[in-house]
Amino acid sequence: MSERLVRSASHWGAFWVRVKDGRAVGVKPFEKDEHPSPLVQSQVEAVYDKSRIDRPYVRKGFLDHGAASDRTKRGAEPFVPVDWNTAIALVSDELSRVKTTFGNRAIFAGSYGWSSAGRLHHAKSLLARFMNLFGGSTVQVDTYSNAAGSVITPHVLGDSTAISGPGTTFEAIAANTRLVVSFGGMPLKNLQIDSGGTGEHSSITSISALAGRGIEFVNISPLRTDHADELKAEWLPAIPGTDTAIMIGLAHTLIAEGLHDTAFLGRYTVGFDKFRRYLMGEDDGQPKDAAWAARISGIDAETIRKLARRMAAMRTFITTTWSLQRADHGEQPIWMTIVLAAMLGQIGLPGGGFGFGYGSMNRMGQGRSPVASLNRPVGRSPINSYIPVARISDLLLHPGMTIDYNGQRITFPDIKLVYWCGGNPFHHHQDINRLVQAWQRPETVIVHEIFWTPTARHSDIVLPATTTLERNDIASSSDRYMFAMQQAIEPVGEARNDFDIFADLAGRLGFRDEFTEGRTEMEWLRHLYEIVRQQAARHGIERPDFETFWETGYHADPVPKHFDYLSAYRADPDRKALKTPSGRIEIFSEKVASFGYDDCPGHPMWIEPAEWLGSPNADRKLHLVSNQPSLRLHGQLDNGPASRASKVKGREPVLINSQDAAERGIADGDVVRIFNERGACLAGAVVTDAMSRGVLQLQTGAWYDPDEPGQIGTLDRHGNPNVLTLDKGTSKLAQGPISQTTLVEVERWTKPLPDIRAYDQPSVIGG
Ligand SMILES: Nc1nc2c(c(=O)[nH]1)N[C@H]1C(S)=C(S)[C@@H](COP(=O)(O)OP(=O)(O)OC[C@H]3O[C@@H](n4cnc5c(=O)[nH]c(N)nc54)[C@H](O)[C@@H]3O)O[C@H]1N2
Ligand SMILES: Nc1nc2c(c(=O)[nH]1)N[C@H]1C(S)=C(S)[C@@H](COP(=O)(O)OP(=O)(O)OC[C@H]3O[C@@H](n4cnc5c(=O)[nH]c(N)nc54)[C@H](O)[C@@H]3O)O[C@H]1N2
Ligand SMILES: [Mo]
Repeated sequence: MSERLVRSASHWGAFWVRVKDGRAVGVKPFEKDEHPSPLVQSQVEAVYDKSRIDRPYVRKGFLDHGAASDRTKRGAEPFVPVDWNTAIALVSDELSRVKTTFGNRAIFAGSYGWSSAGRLHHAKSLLARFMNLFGGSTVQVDTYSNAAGSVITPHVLGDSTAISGPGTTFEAIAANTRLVVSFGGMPLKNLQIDSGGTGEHSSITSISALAGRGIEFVNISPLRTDHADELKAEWLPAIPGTDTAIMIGLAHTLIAEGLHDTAFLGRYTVGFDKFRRYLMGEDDGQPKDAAWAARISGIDAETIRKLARRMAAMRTFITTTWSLQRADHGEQPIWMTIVLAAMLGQIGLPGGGFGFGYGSMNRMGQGRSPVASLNRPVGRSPINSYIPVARISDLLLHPGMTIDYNGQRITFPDIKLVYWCGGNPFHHHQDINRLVQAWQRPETVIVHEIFWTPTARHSDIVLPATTTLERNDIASSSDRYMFAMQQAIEPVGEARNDFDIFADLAGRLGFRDEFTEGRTEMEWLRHLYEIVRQQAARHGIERPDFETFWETGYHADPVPKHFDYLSAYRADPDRKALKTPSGRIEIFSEKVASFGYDDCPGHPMWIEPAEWLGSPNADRKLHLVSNQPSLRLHGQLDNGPASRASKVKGREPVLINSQDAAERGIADGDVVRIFNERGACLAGAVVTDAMSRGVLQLQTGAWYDPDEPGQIGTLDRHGNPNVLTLDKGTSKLAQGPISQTTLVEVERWTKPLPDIRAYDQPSVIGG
């Protein structure tokens, strides 16, 4: 049979699948994409990887003893294969039992995770829809990506669009900005990605287009490579976690030298006087000047002062990556970025002001279509039971405990059943050893997965899901494209679409018709497409009919090239007042102050993180940066060829500064053990000068590979940084994850190297 090409798309870009004799044999990138990601190749190869789950499985102890099983055996005991009818009966009976005995709040189906790009088969949304019809469940709010940012910005700016976009476009920056100061850099690696699918990787093109225009760039980051070489940025390797202090030192210099814009502050902001008292040290006797900031951040005082003068002298755009707020007191760098920009008075001017997430995802800095992306409706939960996204271990470990969150008090329910579909907590959550312990508390854990991820291995019932190549779907994100995702191959093994699995479960539980609304896969796609097509028409945007769209394979909306965030507010602050209590940018928030949180007071402030290089007990410790991986998406495609080829002796590479390495007798290519009081993992040393002194960089996403599965504190053979990270909330305000706040030690590994088993099938018996 001859080869055919089928359209598809992913979080890392659109592509064609080459299909021969019913098998996906290769890829061809989307014809309009100037910077296709190597991940599309990985995706197609991973479809047939031996880590695929071929049929439903049940943990042996659970099959024998059900809810009375020994839960400490999760992750350690063999699995028994079962047929689909048995699996569906088992899952629906468990759901009914827990609902009847303990109520819906005892079911945790937050299921945080990225799933795949297609919106119809979006796994997490399907679970939400199913659970809402089943009577609801306890869920998660906010995201691991930017919890602190999206909780603090509504208090300061009235909404969270500064975090999610649309932001000032790269075109506006190219045309107007003279100085770009980037906290956390603008790493190109992250621009491969946009959730829901991306088209042209236009931000990579846009960033290249900023070169050679006489724009000055400053890269404040522990990693030199966080900024594109061609932009020739000045690199300020600050001590990780100290950016707020640097911003405050810059702010102090502006006041000390009379460079702040009092007219802007007076007309567009409230509360500057209170912040000024803090800045000048009027209450604590400590002026927060450049010398003070230098002692904290390691960037010398004169460099800070000069930078403040340059920022005041020319059109300046401040960017802060999301990573800065994935740290203890992560609300502060976000709030302080806004305050610093307000003091410069350029917010809303062409190419001036601030933005978040430039270099975090492809979407930021791109013109945005006014039409919302296509999404499957999930309905509403009949119960109101939720946790801040990253409080999962706390929830499972401490039923009945009450925590603060954004002015509210939340009491944890007693969770009996955990249901995960489209996410990987053993990838994303901090302090995996604590999670292993927490995970042993619920009676039942049900997971739908494509691959034997560590989360699938730590469950009781595993249902095998299809990949996007095995079903029809539509990719739709906040970039201007929509893509048809046409089924390329038949399901691998006995894998089924999550949609069909939930439809069968709903059938056994008596609400199939409500769940499916009587529509097939293609009928749903047509239906959802028609809804967004009509929305587009209301915005004066013409989109083709479904047949034409499906045939052509994609559609792109026209989007504005020049957009300046808050320009409308600047033009008319009364008629376009912000949705804050004052209608203005809140440098001091009465509301936040009224919560009385010691760890998030009424104005931005430097508050020492729980762990950092400046703390008295840092000793010989190093700061661990666990940032986003360049050759995969989180844990996704760690089993693909691009990620696997990057490993050092099979371990995840860890970047270490050459002097730090020499002091510890570590050479390039050595396997090392990274450890702290929470855990330990192996990794492969990459010795470099592009890394600050005192900092290690271990990207996220190596599949957790416990030496003794199920054992708390066991060595991770592979290099998952989350065995080391700290599981604490950013503050009582957002309770966001703080993966970047982590100190570790490192030593050369001299013992025999254990095998990597993360991509193997788990042990299976019977069936
Ligand atoms: N230390 C540290 N930890 C971090 C971060 C960090 O910077 N440092 N970053 C955090 C951030 S920002 C994020 S967003 C999270 C990401 O954390 P996750 O979103 O949980 O990570 P993914 O690996 O994308 O997990 C998605 C899972 O869904 C599965 N999947 C894909 N498609 C389907 C499908 O159609 N059906 C089913 N059933 N399953 C499917 C994939 O196989 C994969 O295992 O990690 C967080 N964790
Ligand atoms: N290739 C790829 N791209 C991705 C993802 C992926 O998994 N793979 N994930 C996507 C997701 S879900 C998200 S949320 C975004 C996240 O986007 P970000 O949070 O912006 O991404 P990171 O790579 O974690 O961090 C960016 C850089 O910040 C620097 N940094 C870390 N700590 C500090 C600090 O204390 N101070 C300063 N100044 N800099 C610091 C690190 O050197 C790091 O390279 O990325 C998205 N893009
Ligand atoms: Mo994220």
